[in-house]
Amino acid sequence: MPTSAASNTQTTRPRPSRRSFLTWSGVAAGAAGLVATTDLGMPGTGAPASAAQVEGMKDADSVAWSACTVNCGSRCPLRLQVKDGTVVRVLPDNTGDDELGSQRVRACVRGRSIRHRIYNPDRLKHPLRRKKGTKRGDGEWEEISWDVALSDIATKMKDIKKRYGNEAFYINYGTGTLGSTMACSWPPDESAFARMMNCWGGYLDHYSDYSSTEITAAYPYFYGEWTASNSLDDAKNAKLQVFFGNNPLETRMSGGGQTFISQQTRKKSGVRTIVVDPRYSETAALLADEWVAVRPGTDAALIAAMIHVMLEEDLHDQDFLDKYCVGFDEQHMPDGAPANASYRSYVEGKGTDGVEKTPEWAADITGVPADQIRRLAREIAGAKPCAINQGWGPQRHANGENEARAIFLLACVTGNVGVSGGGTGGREGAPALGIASPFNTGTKNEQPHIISVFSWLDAIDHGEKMTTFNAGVCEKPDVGVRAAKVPVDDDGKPTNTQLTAPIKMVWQYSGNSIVNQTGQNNKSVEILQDDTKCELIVVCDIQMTVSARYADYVLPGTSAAEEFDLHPGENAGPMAYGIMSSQAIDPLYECKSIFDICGELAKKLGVDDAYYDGKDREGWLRAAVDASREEDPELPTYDEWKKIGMYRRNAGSVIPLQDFRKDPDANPIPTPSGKIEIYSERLAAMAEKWTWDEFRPALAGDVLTPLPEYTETWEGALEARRSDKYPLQIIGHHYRQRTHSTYGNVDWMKEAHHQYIAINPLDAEPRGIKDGDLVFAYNDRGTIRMEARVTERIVPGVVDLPQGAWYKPVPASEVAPPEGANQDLPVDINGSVNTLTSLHPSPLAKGNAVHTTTVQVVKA
Ligand SMILES: Nc1nc2c(c(=O)[nH]1)N[C@H]1C(S)=C(S)[C@@H](COP(=O)(O)OP(=O)(O)OC[C@H]3O[C@@H](n4cnc5c(=O)[nH]c(N)nc54)[C@H](O)[C@@H]3O)O[C@H]1N2
Ligand SMILES: Nc1nc2c(c(=O)[nH]1)N[C@H]1C(S)=C(S)[C@@H](COP(=O)(O)OP(=O)(O)OC[C@H]3O[C@@H](n4cnc5c(=O)[nH]c(N)nc54)[C@H](O)[C@@H]3O)O[C@H]1N2
Ligand code: SF4
Ligand SMILES: [Mo]
Repeated sequence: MPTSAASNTQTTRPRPSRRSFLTWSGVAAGAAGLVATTDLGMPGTGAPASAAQVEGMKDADSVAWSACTVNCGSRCPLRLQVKDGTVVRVLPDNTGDDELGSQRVRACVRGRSIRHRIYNPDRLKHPLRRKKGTKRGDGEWEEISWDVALSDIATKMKDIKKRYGNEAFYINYGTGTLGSTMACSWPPDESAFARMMNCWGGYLDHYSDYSSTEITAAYPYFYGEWTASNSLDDAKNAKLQVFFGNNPLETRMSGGGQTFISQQTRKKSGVRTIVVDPRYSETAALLADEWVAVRPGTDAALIAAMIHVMLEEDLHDQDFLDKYCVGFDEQHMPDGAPANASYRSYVEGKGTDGVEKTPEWAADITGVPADQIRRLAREIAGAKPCAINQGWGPQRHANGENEARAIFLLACVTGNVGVSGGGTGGREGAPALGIASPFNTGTKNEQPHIISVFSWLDAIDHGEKMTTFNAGVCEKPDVGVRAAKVPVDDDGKPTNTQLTAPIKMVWQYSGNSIVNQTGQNNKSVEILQDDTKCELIVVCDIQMTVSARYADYVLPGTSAAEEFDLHPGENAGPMAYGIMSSQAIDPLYECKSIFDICGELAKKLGVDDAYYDGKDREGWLRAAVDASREEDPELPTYDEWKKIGMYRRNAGSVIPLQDFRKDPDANPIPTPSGKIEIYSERLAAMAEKWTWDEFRPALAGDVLTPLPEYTETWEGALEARRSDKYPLQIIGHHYRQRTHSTYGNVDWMKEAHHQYIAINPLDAEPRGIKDGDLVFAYNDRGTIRMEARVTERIVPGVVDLPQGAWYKPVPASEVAPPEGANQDLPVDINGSVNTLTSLHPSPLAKGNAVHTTTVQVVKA
């Protein structure tokens, strides 16, 4: 039964009057006075809000449970007050309390500004078709009816299918609407469009995601499968917690999320906290006792040196390594491994590179002083237990797979796996409700191949040449699509498989990954502007996004306020929760729900019966709740959930691998050896087969190594310091202003947290750059112009341009880029970091390594 309840007083949904329609158009400009109150008692807002303010607008017609559905890793309930058919106030969760395990999930400043996203000047109003004779991106559109749009699209789809088969259809990554019937394309097989495609012969699927692609690929070769670290509340049992590139105070911002949990846990238990990050992040500043200022992409070197110290001083947990792991020392190697291939040999300089991994060696690579490395090694080894975790910053790098494995390794060498107060070195876990997806049942994708989430532009360019060995093409596993399943022969050795066709149609719903969120914007545009390659691009969104600009057809979707759905909450451990939203307002303009859009398209393709399977949208939602309740009978029924809106329960802490720790023989992990594989024989076998080709020649660090060793990579820390041309590393962290690009066009958010490029005074001064100056950052792939923030919060040699800003190219002739910059490329004056990043994939995951990039910065 529900552990919390709130009344849903939604009554009617009156149609918008002429007056309220006018109010909407004025929202962006004139609404600041309307919702400027907050009940959060936020610092700087003066006295706590009055009771009247807490209750919102007094004479509203109704209030509906809704949600901020974006993929920030939280998902917050919102109560939308409606008057005359218009959302007038956005109120936060008013259920629960301030205790861990029953905490309120209070929306962050983005969710609280959602009205400005619903009623945004960029809001799509009608279906659009790219004008004949114009190029993708020219911005010339004709308004067409829904019937014409969907008939056109269906006709083109049938033609593509006839010529290339179903493997030519691709659903692009997009994470803007985490819900059930309005689910985005992540996971890819759970969206309405995926269901429709399944009914019509299937599509080319993708594995992994842009969030965690390298760590997802690394896991099977270390722990056998995705293995979270202990939940952050469990750090109350730790003597020390160490965050590697994990910034929950910015990436888990909801009032119920990891920001709250980590702060409460720290406050109550006083657990000492170390943050390893190239930036003095919000988490380093507000949670940590110590900041370890590491250069991007070098954590594996830092860890090798710490383990060197532990071995020298006998501080490591030899018993744990002997009992639970293979590959740490020469006495515990798999049969087929060569001599001196253990991790200990690597650290002691007895491996193939012959280099001893001393703190001095690592200091030169990481920028962390050798003395600090020694002190950290002693402290981390001596604190029992120690909670070691990582965010996804360290792995979103060239050979980020090895970075991720190295952090797992540190947890093993210190014996902290599977115990309370410890951790696996993965990202923190959190309990979640098992909310079933309605659309992943009853149909099957018949297409056998699956590509990396990041390979789709290559598959447009030369898909028919892509294989397992040169591009990570895999077989679609029967269940689960997150990690690639490399095909193997009868002896378990990797074999090759090949795509049959290039991608000819790309569907993008609720994502801005056509151009903006993928990488190398200018190159993406070049590939997509050749419409003999990808013949059909359809974007369904609520805003005229950057991606929509490069589409052939743009379909106006509904926002969460215009839909009803079930939204899984995330990352509020020990609490798990879910939100049943109600439709607050009628769809604006001609906007349609994704369920209806795909249903109407299914009809044009002759598969509507299979698509609907006798159910309307509410029917599917009821089915989702029924299926979830079969697994978890304590969940509320559909009707109960609809009444309460927000459902939560204390589900306890997450401590993975406890059974394995207690009895590894009875509870082996799913690696071939059943143990933790510090040395992976499978990676050794794959390394022999992995080829790169003329499309993607191998660069430095493009290697699969059986050990989680440090690899010097393309555009890495060492290359940057040797380069006169591009001497600065650049990263694009996940920023408060936006969730990726979402909210990036909201006036309040731009004002609260404006875009900048951060640079250390040591780098700024010789360039004559002062705080607030306009600067150019450029490399061979592009140029951006942005305001500099000169700050010691970023390590020397590194700059930070928060990711997700909307790519805004203007001709170089208009802004006079510096001499060294490529004069043939436009200049992005909005500072999308993907104007500078590369499409070159990581070696195992074939994933986005977008935090690995080098640039030059000069004053504008
Ligand atoms: N350089 C660099 N690039 C990165 C990253 C990085 O760290 N650095 N991070 C990567 C990561 S982790 C991710 S997850 C991806 C994210 O990539 P995307 O998922 O493509 O990112 P968003 O910009 O959030 O796009 C979500 C879209 O959903 C739309 N949307 C929001 N709400 C609604 C709604 O209610 N209805 C409908 N129909 N649409 C809605 C928004 O308008 C927006 O266009 O970006 C990746 N790109
Ligand atoms: N406000 C906000 N919250 C978000 C999002 C957002 O866009 N905005 N996006 C959401 C999504 S989809 C995701 S996947 C998550 C992303 O979560 P993460 O991937 O964890 O976020 P990042 O900001 O990319 O990286 C986390 C930290 O790692 C640091 N870092 C970068 N490279 C390295 C490195 O080589 N070593 C070390 N030690 N640290 C490094 C960065 O400076 C940053 O502080 O955030 C989610 N939450
Ligand atoms: S952006 Fe995330 S934390 Fe903020 S309101 Fe939306 S779901 Fe909640
Ligand atoms: Mo993500």
